[in-house]
Amino acid sequence: MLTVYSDDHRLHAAKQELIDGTLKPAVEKPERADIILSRVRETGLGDVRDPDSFGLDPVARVHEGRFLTFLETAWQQWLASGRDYEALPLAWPVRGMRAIEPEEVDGKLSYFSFDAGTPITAGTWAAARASADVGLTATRLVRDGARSAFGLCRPPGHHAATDYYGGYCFLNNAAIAAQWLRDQGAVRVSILDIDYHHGNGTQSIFYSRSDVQFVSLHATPRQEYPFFLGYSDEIGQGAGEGFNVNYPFEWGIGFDQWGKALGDALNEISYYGPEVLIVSLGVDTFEKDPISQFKLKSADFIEAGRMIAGLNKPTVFMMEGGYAVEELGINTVNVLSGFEEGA
Ligand code: Q9C
Ligand code: ZN
Repeated sequence: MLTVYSDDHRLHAAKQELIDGTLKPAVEKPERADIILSRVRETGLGDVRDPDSFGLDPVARVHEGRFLTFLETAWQQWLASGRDYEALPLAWPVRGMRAIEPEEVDGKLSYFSFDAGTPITAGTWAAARASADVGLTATRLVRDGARSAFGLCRPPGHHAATDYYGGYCFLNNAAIAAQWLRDQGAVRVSILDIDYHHGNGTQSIFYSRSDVQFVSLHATPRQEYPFFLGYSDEIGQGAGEGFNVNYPFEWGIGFDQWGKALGDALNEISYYGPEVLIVSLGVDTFEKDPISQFKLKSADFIEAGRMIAGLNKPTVFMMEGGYAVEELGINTVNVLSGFEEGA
């Protein structure tokens, strides 16, 4: 399996993030991609190549123009307003308030985000664009006939929606790739999201559509971030009804329950019959993940990969979360090599 990787992920390196009510060293950091890449090389998974540039057109098919303009200019505006440290929002338009885009950068940061845990830095926009190109390049390899490919995306994407960022995500790499496949003529695309957190951005982007199926296993929003989406009664709406499938789980589950749900999820995808499968690959379901509460073991990720291969679909893996840096390379590549064994 080829891996697509860009060094430009390094341009997004927040010193701190707001977590547990305090500023702490960022868990979503460049070392994450470094350790995955070295494990890819060490295991001989396959060659590593640079992404091609797809420009902004495929990105603009998913995200709103004013959101992209904001992301592109946010750091400049933040600097111009007298700050030289990382930018975070502070207030949101909740129930009964007016969702009107403010003029000042602090207001815009809030307007275009949904949490205060996702810093914007000088290089965030460049890194996010490179990450989308990584995903698109991996997707094109599969469109052109590869059985599978791995987009080592960083920053991740699945929490970002058409017009807001959050959850360490700015551009929704998986959604951009799915839309690109549709624009290239694929009739049906499935996105299987196995990150610990619900892929609220991806769900909301395709919620009213039948041409991209979204299937997600995640911690229940009753207990876990992103808190306000990911319940099992979210089945899609209008033309999209029946094409959104959520498997929320309580804190503490292990592979027994998770693997069973993965089997179910794969049956749903098989029944849908996509031409291509995109896997939003987060390994923050790992027992030692510092911000998560599932109990998957390193060996379980091999089995997950085998099971996904059993679907027998052209498959693009795109990196999402996973923060136990020491084991992150092992767990991620376990899914990929499990897939190769099962394919
Ligand atoms: N107490 C991804 O995995 N905050 N994003 C968590 C934990 C945000 C995770 C707080 C977690 C975002 C791509
Ligand atoms: Zn996650």
